[in-house]
Order: sequence, then structure tokens, then C-alpha cells
Amino acid sequence: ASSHSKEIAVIKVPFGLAGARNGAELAPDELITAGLKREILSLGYRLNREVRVDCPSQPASVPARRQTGKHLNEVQQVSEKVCHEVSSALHEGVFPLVLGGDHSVGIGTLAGLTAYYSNLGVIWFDAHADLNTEEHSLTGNMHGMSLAAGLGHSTFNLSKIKGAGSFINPSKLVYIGLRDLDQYEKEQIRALGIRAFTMHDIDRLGMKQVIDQAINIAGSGTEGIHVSFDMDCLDPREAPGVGTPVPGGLSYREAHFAMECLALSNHVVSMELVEVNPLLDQNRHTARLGVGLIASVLGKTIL
Ligand code: NNH
Ligand code: MN
Ligand code: MN
Ligand code: MN
Repeated sequence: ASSHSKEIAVIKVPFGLAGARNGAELAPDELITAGLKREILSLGYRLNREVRVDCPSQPASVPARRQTGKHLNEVQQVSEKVCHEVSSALHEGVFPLVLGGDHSVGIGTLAGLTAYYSNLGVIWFDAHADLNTEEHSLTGNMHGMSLAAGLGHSTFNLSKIKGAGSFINPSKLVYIGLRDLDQYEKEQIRALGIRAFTMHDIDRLGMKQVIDQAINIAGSGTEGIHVSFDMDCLDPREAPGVGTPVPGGLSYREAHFAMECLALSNHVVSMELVEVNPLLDQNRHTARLGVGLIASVLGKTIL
């Protein structure tokens, strides 16, 4: 599967229990309402299927101890279902497009990708690094632990998910848009040597240099690039409808330009878009921006 395979599986994951506030569970429907399917079809893709993963909306029990991550059981259930849907699509040659949900959905996406790929590049667009473990997280929110799970650092990690393959290689992981890191996450990025393009780097180098280098790192010597797109990488003026807005983010054109370059690279094999929060949005603005960015990754051009 790659972005030139013209079949897409839209995998909707209405799960918001692992975020900082309610609302992300409403995003898959909001993205559909904002015109996602129309965009996909007008780009010449076939909608192979549209799956809605059944997600718990009320915790089955009192939240688990903070040290185990809040709502661990629910996150685990959702991760296994998402893993199954993503790996099924890949095995059929269909491009998986995962619609979160909060970013804990990314654990299941990575699990499903590693079921199929053993050498995957990942570009993680985010204001945050999502590298916390249960022990180091200051909030206990598992949307801040997705990459720790993907790399195998947290107790709940890919090895606990039925069907997942091996962990993500940190040397093939690239961040874009970071600006709000916990101390432990800073230490981890340094210790692991992860390429991290912070907002400072984007200001200094410009998005063209940043995305070219990111594609080079994640796309050379790998089977392809997975794009994990947390909408809070954008500036809150562009994307107000996210659970944890942080000032000083990507502009509209920086984000679109990065997506357009990814499309031109022909290396993208899957995408997820997470953390849209319709309850905090203004006139569906953030959802519509998310749809536009997905269209750009799938090859929409201005001319
Ligand atoms: N680092 C913080 C935490 O662990 C914030 C994470 N919030 C996110 N991540 N939105 O992308 O809770
Ligand atoms: Mn995130
Ligand atoms: Mn984030
Ligand atoms: Mn190449």
C-alpha cells in the first residue's frame, strides 16, 4: 500500500477518554460532515471501506491509578481494534486513513502498521512529544504516551497489543512542530537521538528545509512513511478546536506545504489525523482544515 494505491480505508475511531478533555470522540463524524469523502473521491481514490471502531465512551470503572495511565483498559481495547483494522487494510493493499479521536488512537495505528511493516519511517506532527511513560507522565493522560508505547518504553506498549509487530526505530522517527515538552521527554529525545524539528527550527530553517530533511530521514531505507498528525501542531489561531492548544504553532501554509511535499515524495503509506475537538471548534473551522490537510497529503494541488 502507498498513497498511489488508489484505494482508501477510512477508519473512524471515536475515542476521547485518553485526552485532556472531552470532545475528541466527536471528531470522526465532524470530519465526514466537513466533506472528507467528497475530497477523497474527487482526488480519484476509491473509498474501499468506511469502518467505525466501536469505542467505550464511559469508563467501565473508576479510572485506574494514575501510575498505570488513566483508562488503560479502554485504551487497550481500542488499540487492539485499531491495530486489526489498520493491518487488515494494509494486507489488502488499501491505504489506511485513521480519524481520531485523541492521540492514544496512534498506539493502535502504530501496532497495525508494525504488523505489516518491519522498517517504517514515522513523521509525528505535534506540539507535544507524546513520549511520557506511566511513571513519568504529569497528567496520567495516555494521549501523551503514544510514542513511548510505539518505542516500547512504557509498560503498556506495542508488545501488549495482539497482532502488533516490533517497535518503531527511533532513528526513523522525526518530530515537526514541538513546543511544549515535559522535562523527561526532553531527556528522552536527547538520549535516543530523535530528530526533532521544534518551532525554533522551523523559524530558523523554514518549512521547506524541515520537511525535506524529515522525508529524507523517515523515507530513506524504510518501507515508507507514516504521517501522524496531531492538529495541535497548528497555531491555535488556525486550529482553535483542539484539546490542548499551545501558542506559536504552524501556520496554514506551513502545514499545507509540508503535506504537499509529503504527497510529492510518494513515500506516504498511511496517515492519521487526531485531536480535533468539535466542542471547542469555531464554525467547524478546525475540522475543515483537517480535511484540507488530508487532501493535500493525498495529492491535492493548488493548480
Ligand atoms: N505532555 C502532556 C501530557 O503528557 C501533554 C500531552 N498532550 C497532547 N499531546 N496533546 O499531543 O499530558
Ligand atoms: Mn499528540
Ligand atoms: Mn499534541
Ligand atoms: Mn526514497
